[in-house]
Amino acid sequence: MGWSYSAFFHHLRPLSPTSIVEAIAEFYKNLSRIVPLNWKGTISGTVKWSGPVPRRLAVSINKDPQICDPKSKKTADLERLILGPEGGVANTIVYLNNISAGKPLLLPEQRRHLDQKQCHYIPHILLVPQNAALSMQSSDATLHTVHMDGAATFNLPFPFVNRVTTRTMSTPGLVHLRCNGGHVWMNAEMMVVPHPYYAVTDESGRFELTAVPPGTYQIVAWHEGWVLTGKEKAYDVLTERTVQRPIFNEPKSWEKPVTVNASQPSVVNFLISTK
Ligand SMILES: [Cu+2]
Repeated sequence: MGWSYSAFFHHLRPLSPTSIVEAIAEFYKNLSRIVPLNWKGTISGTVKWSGPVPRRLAVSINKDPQICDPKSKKTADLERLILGPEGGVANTIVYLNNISAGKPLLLPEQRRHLDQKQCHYIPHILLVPQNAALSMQSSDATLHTVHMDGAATFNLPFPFVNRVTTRTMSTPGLVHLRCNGGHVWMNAEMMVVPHPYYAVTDESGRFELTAVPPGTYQIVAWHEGWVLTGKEKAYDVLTERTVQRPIFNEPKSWEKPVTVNASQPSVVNFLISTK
């Protein structure tokens, strides 16, 4: 069922005889909005980088090298800005800003399953429907502790390999994930979203939004901060020592209008840079 049902039933609450008639009229008026019709509207495009390419951020792997650094690279990439060969920007969240009806709130499963593997979060960008569960596990035989803050606050230790922990994400918004097990380079960002018109760009910067009802919308490209702005003190729950964890600049977003109709797909390309 469509996710505007609750908005519709809200209209039904005052039940005087005239309002029943009005509610029935309203029902038929809204029928096209609340029944998940086979909407043909799609928006696709790319997010590409322009200008000088910033240096990739890395920090030295100073804990559990046998697990966190099996290839002896000595440093861990912080994965805050990932550019493909043709300047495509991966890990950008592209979404519609002002949409109030449409398909059911379903999104690809893989972005609500977090693995902690060789002391990295996989995937780096999580996208979870509001009131859906995030499932988390660790593939590493060391103690990771997922520390979340933002629209959700949890502190979840993972002392056992492959044991799944789930938490329901009830509030839409951004959640930062960091490891309180002393692996200061581990970082991921999660967006908890109230509607289904969100996508994450792939390695070539591509995205696609499908089954969009006809209309004009604001489309937004959102990217986490990729500049190191300092360090913060964090606690290593295992060694009980204070460690220094990198902090980043604020996320940035870019916005454009887009018109969607059923007869032809809409294309939106973003060119982003340090601004
Ligand atoms: Cu960890």
